[in-house]
Amino acid sequence: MSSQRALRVAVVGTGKMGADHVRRLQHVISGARVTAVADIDAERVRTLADAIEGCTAYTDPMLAMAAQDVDAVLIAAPGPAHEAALLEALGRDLPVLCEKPLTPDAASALRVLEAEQRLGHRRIQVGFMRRYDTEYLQLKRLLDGGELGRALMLHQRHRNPAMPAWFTEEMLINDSVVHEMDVTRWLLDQEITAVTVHKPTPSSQAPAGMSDPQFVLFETESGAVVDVEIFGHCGYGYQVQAEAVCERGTARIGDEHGPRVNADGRWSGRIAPDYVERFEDAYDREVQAWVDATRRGEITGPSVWDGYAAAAVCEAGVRSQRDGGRVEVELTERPPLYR
Ligand code: ISE
Repeated sequence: MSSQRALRVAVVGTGKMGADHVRRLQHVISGARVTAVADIDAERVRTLADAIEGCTAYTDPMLAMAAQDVDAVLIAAPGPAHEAALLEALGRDLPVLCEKPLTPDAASALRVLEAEQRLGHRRIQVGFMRRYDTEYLQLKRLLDGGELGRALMLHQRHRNPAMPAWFTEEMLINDSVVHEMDVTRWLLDQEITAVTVHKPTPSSQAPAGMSDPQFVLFETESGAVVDVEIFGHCGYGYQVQAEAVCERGTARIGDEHGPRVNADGRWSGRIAPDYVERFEDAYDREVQAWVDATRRGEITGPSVWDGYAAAAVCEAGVRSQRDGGRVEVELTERPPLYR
């Protein structure tokens, strides 16, 4: 599709992220408008559609994707609903931006990978938005530029103030550390080969039955070692940090966002309350890039291969989390479509 006309987007799933993407598509970025919204919550979806001219509410995402006035789909439903929606979109040859994770496990991600290959061209971009964050982009450029030499280690911290009541221990890996899996593969430009999860004595703030925080180790193809602290209930704010330790120097991001204030004999700053605020710019750039590329008839950004590879690392991580010890990542061969 190559068009001067605004891209007409169906948003599937209108919870926290989906509703934020509707707002972004309608009011923040250019070149798109929301013509369909779909959610099993009929009231929520009707309220959203009523506020947008020319937008229809659906409780069945398949009907939204079949609508005449839909050119592309943004999937922000919970992970278990992704596979069916992605296969439907591929069947209709619709361009897709799919929130992470691509699907909740490697087998279903592989089925999506195979379906896109049968189609013969890329249609899906996966919503690993950190690749669009200014600081992550600076770190990527620094590592690619080579002046620091080869990256030997990455230290990463991923802290959330609290998780919703339905959040499970597995989701610390599948839903949270999946970002560091993608960031590691992208920054170091190689696959993760093994995962080991360590569990310190849980915080007294951790929900019953959830070991929180956890310490996750990745090994990579070139022999780099990467650690990730995942803390789901740190209590004080949302913080994501990454430090690359290279042969000739180190580089660190995520320490401060916004002014450091000196007053009353002390310095202070603000910590974002959640990822919607911390990564607001990254989401804006991601969705704008997707809309622009789609209008040019292109698909750019993280691919189904990236989503599948992250799902395979998640699977190894969840096994290590459950059974302990080091678990190797099992990956199929990378198909030519994604090389
Ligand atoms: C959430 O789903 C996200 O994607 C956030 O970026 C992440 O920080 C959080 O831990 C996840 O639950």
